[in-house]
Amino acid sequence: MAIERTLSIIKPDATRRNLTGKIAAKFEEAGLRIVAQKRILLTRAQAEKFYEVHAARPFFGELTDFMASGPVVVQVLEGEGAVLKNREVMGATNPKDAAPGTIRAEFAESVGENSVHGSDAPETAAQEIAFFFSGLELVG
Ligand code: IDP
Repeated sequence: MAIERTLSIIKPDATRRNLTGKIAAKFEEAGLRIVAQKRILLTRAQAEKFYEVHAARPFFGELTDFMASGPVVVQVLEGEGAVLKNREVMGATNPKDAAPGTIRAEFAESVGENSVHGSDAPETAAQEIAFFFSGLELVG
């Protein structure tokens, strides 16, 4: 499988509970390398732009309010099949459905406040990485 990069976000519910290190360790234990990372506070407008594909969904307001409610840690993860591997380590969107040992099973508070975001496909990953990082910031 090819070496890929994917965009990860440690969401405000997790930074608030000081879980950044525990979540990063899950990625590293799975063989993913953090090749870029920064802690930022999104504006509501930036959160709306990032999640614009969900603009018609009923939870869009709740989601974008939440994403702007506190710091997030955005990361680029690199490794073999990184997009899928990251989704496996994250677990299902709803923590009630997430497999034991996954980040969402261990840490998520609800379907909305679910601790992490991860790109869903290589094409989305490229767009999402470019949303947050310049090429110079990616250090493999
Ligand atoms: P994903 O993050 O597992 O890819 P998506 O369906 O793409 O899941 O949803 C994006 C984000 O929107 C979720 O991670 C979660 O924070 C939020 N979300 C999804 N469904 C709901 C819901 O039913 N209520 C509130 N927030 C939701």
